[in-house]
Amino acid sequence: SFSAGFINPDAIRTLFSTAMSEMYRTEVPAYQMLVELVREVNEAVLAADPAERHRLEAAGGLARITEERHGAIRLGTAQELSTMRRLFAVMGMQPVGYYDLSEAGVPVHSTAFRPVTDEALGRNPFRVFTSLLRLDLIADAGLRNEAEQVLAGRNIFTDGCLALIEKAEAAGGLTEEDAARFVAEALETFRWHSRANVPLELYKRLHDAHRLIADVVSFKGPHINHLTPRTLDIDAVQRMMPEKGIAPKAVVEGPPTRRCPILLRQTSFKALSEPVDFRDGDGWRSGVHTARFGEIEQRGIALTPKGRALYDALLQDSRRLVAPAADGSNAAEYMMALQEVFAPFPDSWDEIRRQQLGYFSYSLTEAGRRNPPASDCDLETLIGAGLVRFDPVVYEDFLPVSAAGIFRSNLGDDVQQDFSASPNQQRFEADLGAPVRNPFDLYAEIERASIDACLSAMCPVTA
Ligand code: OOG
Ligand code: NI
Repeated sequence: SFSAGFINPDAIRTLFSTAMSEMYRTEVPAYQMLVELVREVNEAVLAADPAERHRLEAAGGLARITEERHGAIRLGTAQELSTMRRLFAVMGMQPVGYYDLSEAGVPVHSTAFRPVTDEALGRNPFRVFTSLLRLDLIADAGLRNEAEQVLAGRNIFTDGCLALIEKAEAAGGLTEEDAARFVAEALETFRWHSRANVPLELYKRLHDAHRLIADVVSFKGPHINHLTPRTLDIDAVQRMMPEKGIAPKAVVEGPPTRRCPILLRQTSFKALSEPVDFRDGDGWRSGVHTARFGEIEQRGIALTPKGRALYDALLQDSRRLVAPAADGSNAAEYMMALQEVFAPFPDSWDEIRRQQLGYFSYSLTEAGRRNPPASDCDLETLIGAGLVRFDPVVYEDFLPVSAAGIFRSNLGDDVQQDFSASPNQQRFEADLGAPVRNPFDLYAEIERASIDACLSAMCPVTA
């Protein structure tokens, strides 16, 4: 909770997410087309399925869906990462999860900044996938040194933004007026810069080492590189993208199509080639840079460690059967293999719950609200009697294999670079200046709190 006179951090996050969306819409017009397509598809899904509409309404998840989006940025230094953590904290976002992408040939490790409580997620689940460049994975010491120097010389935050972060930390919040200024100042960090921070010659060498290094080091700030709306039917959006003149990546990342969606499915369109001016002596020279793209996602139930282990094993099995080719030539075979291999994963909410593969949120039914106190306070008995219902808890995080697929399809599928896997969560947390939260703990807590609330409403005087 926060003192009177301060605006709720959830409200700052909504202001920021809206401002970000407006900025990205003008920067990348194809984003606007995707948002419209997703809205169309979501409306059609809900019109065709009143039961799903009703379920989402009852679970309080309908209002958030059209407002829902995630973005991604890539940072260059520990200092930038720890300040970014403080910036996001002002709007109620905390680092959740550790993702090592080195195994997938991408020299970064990452976390997701997002709200963590059920209440805050229900208000606005805006998330930002945040990666830190790992120059330690770059073999060429000379180039590493040059990159470090360029990064050390930039300041990605405005003075106004830093002052307001400090003010919020010292006072425990921001007034409405300060919050509006904070949002405007913070937005500057995420803006696209069409003027590079390095000469073309250095850009080329960075680019040859890895396109991602060029993307992080060559600019004044960590431009937001995509903003992803949430759809209720990703297969429909994937099918309809070409009709709108947008070419999607060949395969949808994540689990196959199912009646009961699990975790996260994602698809994207390729990054745009955009004109950039590079320093050249005293003047400027024009070139291009490819970084910003569009992505859509469909979210399903958050899995327990047991469910996640099953997902990981099945995903690995399907990729062993058919490895999705970079050029998309075997996309249909891959999707078919995925569908077949995933058959053992139960596809009803009852069965997923019975086998404890996913997290559920429990609430009183209409009858439950009319009926307390119950004579038998066992949760399963209450469910059986129709007094308590359960709904899937939404997966709020990301998937490393999917993220690697998204990274790769945007870095150019031709460049396949290998680093040996070297997760280093300790180093990441030292750079971040805080530990990352464990996502499983957060889902378990949401489930537990929902059970407690049902039981204390139905059985007020349990000893
Ligand atoms: C982030 C890619 C990962 C997702 O949704 O998995 C990602 C990036 O390209 O910076 O956004
Ligand atoms: Ni993404």
